[in-house]
Amino acid sequence: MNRAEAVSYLLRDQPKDPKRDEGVYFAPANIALCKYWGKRNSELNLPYNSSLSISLQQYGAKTMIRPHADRFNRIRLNGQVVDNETSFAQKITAYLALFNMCSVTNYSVDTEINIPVGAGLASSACGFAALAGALGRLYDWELPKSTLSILGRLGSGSASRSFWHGFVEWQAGESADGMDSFGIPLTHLWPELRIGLLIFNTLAKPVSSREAMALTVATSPFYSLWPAKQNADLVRIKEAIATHNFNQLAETAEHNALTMHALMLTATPPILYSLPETLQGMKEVWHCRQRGVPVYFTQDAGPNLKLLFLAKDLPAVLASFPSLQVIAPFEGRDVA
Ligand code: 2P0
Repeated sequence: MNRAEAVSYLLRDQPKDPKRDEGVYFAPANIALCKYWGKRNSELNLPYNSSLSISLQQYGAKTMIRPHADRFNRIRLNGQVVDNETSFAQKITAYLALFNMCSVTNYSVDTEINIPVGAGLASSACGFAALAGALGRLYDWELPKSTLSILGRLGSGSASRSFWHGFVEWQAGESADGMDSFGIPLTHLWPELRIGLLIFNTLAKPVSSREAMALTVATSPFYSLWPAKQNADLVRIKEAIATHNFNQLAETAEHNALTMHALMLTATPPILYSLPETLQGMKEVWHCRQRGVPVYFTQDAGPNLKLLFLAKDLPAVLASFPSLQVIAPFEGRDVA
């Protein structure tokens, strides 16, 4: 099954004509505590392993989509028209082409993303989730969120986790067509949890996650160790969430991220997303811990760090990281 066949199958009983003038959808960005790194099927973005994330509350993508009476799509990001030749526009155009069983041939897509794009801050996750959700609203599809999650995954793997707030597990699934590979929200709330964005660089990354994953799987002699490590970490993280054991959660998440980056360093050619500032930031986190402040980090496919800590430690964490952008992922929520 290819991506277009998967979309046709999922939309087989759904309206193919727009039911309103526009569709609007917001999807939060998400940060993986237990990472997705390696595809068993790169056409369908099917992972080898399940992963687990925390959504970033009000940070994410809001997309409005409308039929566009022209020969091309018109794509705007944060109010600016994006040249159709850019890889950003081409990815969106290729994704929209998967929906060619629908009556609209071209769209106007307006996306507002309030986190840096392409810098390892999960912009493609929330971007594709918002796009799939906005299409669903335009056509009035009556789809369970698990199906929307599959549609998002076909744009970008981590988008499967961006349809909910709070903790979300992306269950890897086993079937070849990926119909059992989608996000599932965890019901646990953890109001004291804080995420701090430590942003060093917002430039687009030199190597895409897709390329980096493929290179790691194909060339790192240590990749074979990853699935067992990942499965064990997932169990520890879920247990930590269920029991509100912060140190277990954050220690496991930090080690999971460091292992993922260690695998990348052992690829040929090596992949290094960190900058000198990233390493300085890691050392500062470790110094904080030596001084008794329970703060940990995670790092994605970019140089920026995301700190994990509890609300009670905010003053101590800010003293070491004054520029930190702090997110309370559960603020104002009683359900995910
Ligand atoms: C994650 N990352 O679990 C991992 C950790 C980055 C590091 O998923 O090729 O944009 O579109 O499926 O989802 C980023 O990769 O990759 C990612 P594709 P995606 O969040």
